[in-house]
Amino acid sequence: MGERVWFWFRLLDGGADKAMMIGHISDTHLGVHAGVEPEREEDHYNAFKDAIDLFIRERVELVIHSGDILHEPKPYGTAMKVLIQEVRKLKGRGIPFLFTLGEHDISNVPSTPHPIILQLQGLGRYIGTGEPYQVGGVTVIGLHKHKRVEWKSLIEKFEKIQRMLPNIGGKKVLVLHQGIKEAWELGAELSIFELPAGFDYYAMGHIHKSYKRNWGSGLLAYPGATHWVKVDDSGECGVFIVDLSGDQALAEWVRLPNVRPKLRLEVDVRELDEKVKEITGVDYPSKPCLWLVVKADRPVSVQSIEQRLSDKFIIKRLQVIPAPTEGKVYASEPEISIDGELRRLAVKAIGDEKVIDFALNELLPRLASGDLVNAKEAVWKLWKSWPRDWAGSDSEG
Ligand SMILES: [Mn+2]
Repeated sequence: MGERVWFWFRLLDGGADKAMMIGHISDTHLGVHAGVEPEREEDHYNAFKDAIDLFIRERVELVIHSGDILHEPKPYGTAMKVLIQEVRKLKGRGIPFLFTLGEHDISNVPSTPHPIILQLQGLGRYIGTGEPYQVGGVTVIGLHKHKRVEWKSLIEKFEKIQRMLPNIGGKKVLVLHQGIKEAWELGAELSIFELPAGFDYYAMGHIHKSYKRNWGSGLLAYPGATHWVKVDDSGECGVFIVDLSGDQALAEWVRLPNVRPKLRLEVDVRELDEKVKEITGVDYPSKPCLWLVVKADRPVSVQSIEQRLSDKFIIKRLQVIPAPTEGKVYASEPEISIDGELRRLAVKAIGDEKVIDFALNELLPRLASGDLVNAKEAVWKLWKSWPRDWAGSDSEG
């Protein structure tokens, strides 16, 4: 709150001509759940609309989208309709919309990514090429998502950007859709130390939780997704309002109001009744998604649990697992990572790391969540991309 007061003070203090307020949004994943869960598909459209309305209300002068605009590179029509409608609202108020692309926007099939339609329609500006783009007193440079295998090419582009920087005056913003390990170890391709230095604001995307830190004389920030996608994503979703008018960039994270609640619980069977009573007694703004694991030392009827919960929750997982039995465990084996071991064995058996990474990272999660539509789509995409992407060529997405 203090930061905002400071901003308005600066504005009143005669800095109005230099003020630059940016709306920073990322990972909207429009079209996720399409054809599978219409209600949840709508969640993502509503979150995007709420964010655009917020930006308009807050009178930002520029909106930057850091990628994963769409959930699928080959989207259904509604996702595109909502995207175009909302960006048109910005256009109507003279607010430029700059965007880069995430891995979800980029098809393995060499074709024009769907969000580029925004540029063709004069509604938005694609800034993922590494070329500087001037708007107001701000220079924005962006790159589209580079996969881990494209790391070398990404670093070369960083070096090129670094060489350009001394010739650029005014405020500078870098837009990337990459994970840095300082923010999130698991999905990271980079360290913060590898990023080009000297930007006032690093508008990051890819990580589905908000993260903000000072970096050099600038500020690096992930707003997180506008609506959570996976169970592990942060349930608190929002966008940044960034103020570039002072020496140091300020960013205020604003929570979006209409995010579906999610609950992930592990309950002992003896506490199940109490827990069910507790969670069904809460007044949720919308039907929460529920992942529930019941640890039991006796037979339990999954159907009876389901009956008690299905009115109030969208049950994503309901699993009964055996509770640990009495006794002592003498642990001497070194701990192994199940995921790592699974991958190691699979690579040993199949011999092709890319196929295994596809199976484990893309296919398995979709099959596990019963998302057959997208699982089929993924296989189809892999098959189509086979000669180009998987035969050793290092082509750009
Ligand atoms: Mn994403």
